Amino acid sequence: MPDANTALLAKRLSRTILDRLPPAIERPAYDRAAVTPGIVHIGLGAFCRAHLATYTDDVLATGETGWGIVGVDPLSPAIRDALKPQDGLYTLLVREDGRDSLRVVGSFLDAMATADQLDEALALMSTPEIRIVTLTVTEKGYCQDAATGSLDEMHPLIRADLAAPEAPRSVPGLLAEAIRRRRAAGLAPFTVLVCDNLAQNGIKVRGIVIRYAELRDPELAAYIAEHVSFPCTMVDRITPATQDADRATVDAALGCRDAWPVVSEPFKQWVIEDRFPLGRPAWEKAGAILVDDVHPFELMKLRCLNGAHSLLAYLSVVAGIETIADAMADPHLPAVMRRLWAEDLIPTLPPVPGTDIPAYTAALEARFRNPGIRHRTIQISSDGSQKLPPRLLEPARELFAAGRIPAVIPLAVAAWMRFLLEVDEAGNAYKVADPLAGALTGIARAHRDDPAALADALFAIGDVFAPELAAEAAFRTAVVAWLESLMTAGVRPTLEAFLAAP
Ligand code: CS2
Repeated sequence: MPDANTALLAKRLSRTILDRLPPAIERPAYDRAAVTPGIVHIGLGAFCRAHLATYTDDVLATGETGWGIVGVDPLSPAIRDALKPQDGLYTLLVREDGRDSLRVVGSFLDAMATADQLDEALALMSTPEIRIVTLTVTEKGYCQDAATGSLDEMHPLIRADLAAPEAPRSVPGLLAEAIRRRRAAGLAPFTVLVCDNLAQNGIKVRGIVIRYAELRDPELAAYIAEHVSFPCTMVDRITPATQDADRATVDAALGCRDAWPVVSEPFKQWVIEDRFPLGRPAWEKAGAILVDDVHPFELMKLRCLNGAHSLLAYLSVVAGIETIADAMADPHLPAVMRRLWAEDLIPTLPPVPGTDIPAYTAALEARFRNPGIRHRTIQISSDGSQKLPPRLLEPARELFAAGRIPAVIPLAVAAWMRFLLEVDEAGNAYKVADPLAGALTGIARAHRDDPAALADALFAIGDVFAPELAAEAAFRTAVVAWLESLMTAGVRPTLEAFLAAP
């Protein structure tokens, strides 16, 4: 006989058991049956489910009914397969200092995967009800050349889509085809709302989609350029990948099984340019900030939060430090991070309306220390070739252009280069996850005993390093010196030497 607990856990989270969940679990405070889809969201990872979906859930709770979300996974059906039997429901576990709070989020009405539902997804995107397409597909999802932010025209998915544009597999191809279908049906285009960590994300993705459309059909490109709105956004909520222990915590609290809960910190922020020709949910009612110009907010977040994350991640993976909270307990890393902010990043930022930047970075440090969030440094280390340019290389370029020499960015870049060796200082192997992993790790292997040759070979990758930056002698010298120190002395002595220098 299964005991009572096993019997409960055999049940799956779904709408039929929503009102039987324990009282402490927050749940949709509105009639989901009355909500219709207004948004298609592409990319079903953890982040959008902790961020956009909770803002939208809060708006639905104010009585708006036309802005439910249908999620579309452009990669694998795994999350669709987890959410579909749960009627789109999942749990957000918010953690801080061992205090957990749980919330079942109701704003996803349905989930699809383009792997086997491409036509269904395109048909939905071509209906009048869908007025916004939101995206969280990570930096690499846009098939961009990271150093310039323009379309990577040789990207295999782009080549494939240009050969068969009505059955797209890339994100630019999907957006262009959906916009074409709407236009053919006499419908105004949806707004494209990019929620990924790219600098000037809306402007960049607009350029990428227009360039793709130009290669497909210049007339479509002109139409997109004239009629489609791509507001920029700044998105923020630390949302580590869900671990098995989190699933167990959620299942025990719910008394039923949630196949794919999400874990996040309490903090969240969303700054959005208010350009939605077909309307939008009143996200401001849920705390979003609607502005004319997102740029200052986005630079502050992308550089201070994400730039610090990347610095900490590469040094930590090499030193064997597993999480960002552990890195914050290290005797040296927090001091190095503060110097990155003060010396290299804050000087590149314009004033940010209503924000005191030193207070912002102090709050960031407290968020990084949150012991409830086990944000793994190996997770943040992924896709460095895409992440380094907006987070750290663009500010370095701006500092040089202003006649200044970055003090800490070369150390972060050297740490990334050392990380590409795929073995930490204790001899433990790990894998580099990156769209350029093959090329990057091949270079690292070829030059594992020669820091200068390793740095030079990596500087020559134009998708990552803009030629002006690679040509800065002072940048090269500093990166090579730190890389040599990391490869010969190791992380700890390198950080000690760094902090000892004036
Ligand atoms: C992180 C981000 O994985 C990473 O690269 O820097 O996911 C970060 O946690 C979010 O942008 C926070 O909003």
